[in-house]
Amino acid sequence: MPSELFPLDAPQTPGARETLGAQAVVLRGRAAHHAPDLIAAIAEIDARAPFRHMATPSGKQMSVAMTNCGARGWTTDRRGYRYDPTDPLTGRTWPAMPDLFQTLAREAAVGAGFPDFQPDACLINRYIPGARMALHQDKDEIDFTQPIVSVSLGLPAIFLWGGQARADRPRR
Ligand SMILES: O=C(O)CCC(=O)C(=O)O
Repeated sequence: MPSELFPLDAPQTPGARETLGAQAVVLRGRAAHHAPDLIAAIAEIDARAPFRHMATPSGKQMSVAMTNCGARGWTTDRRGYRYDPTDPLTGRTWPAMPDLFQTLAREAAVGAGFPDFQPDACLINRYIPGARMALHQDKDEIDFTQPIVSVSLGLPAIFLWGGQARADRPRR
């Protein structure tokens, strides 16, 4: 565990609303009671657009397995990071975004102060123990006024929250 990181000191109680930054909040436990339905929907998406380990533009295979649903999916390969309406693995459009995903995302966005969110893309990341994703900024999106809603299920995991500058110490 890198020693320069320090713990988020907010309480980690279900239902808690923790502010991370100017436009960022954690809604703890918000999706928990939907977990079985979310997992079942993900299994259906996996059947049509299988989880795969994508390659970064530098050719490194990601340890996280990914798939997508919605009108566009985030993808990466030697050609770069991008959103694509077509799954490069199957040549088909990505599976439709389930209503539950859309409802959860919209409700979470409202809870975080974004009343008009219409999600059109959903990246699904599957981590097994040992898989990781480095601290990064999401900047392949067209409209930065729109929120990113992230739902996390399963084993406890460590999330890093960086600052506006690369030199800022991340919180964990
Ligand atoms: O899987 C997560 O919760 C983090 C995902 C993420 O940062 C990303 O896909 O860009």
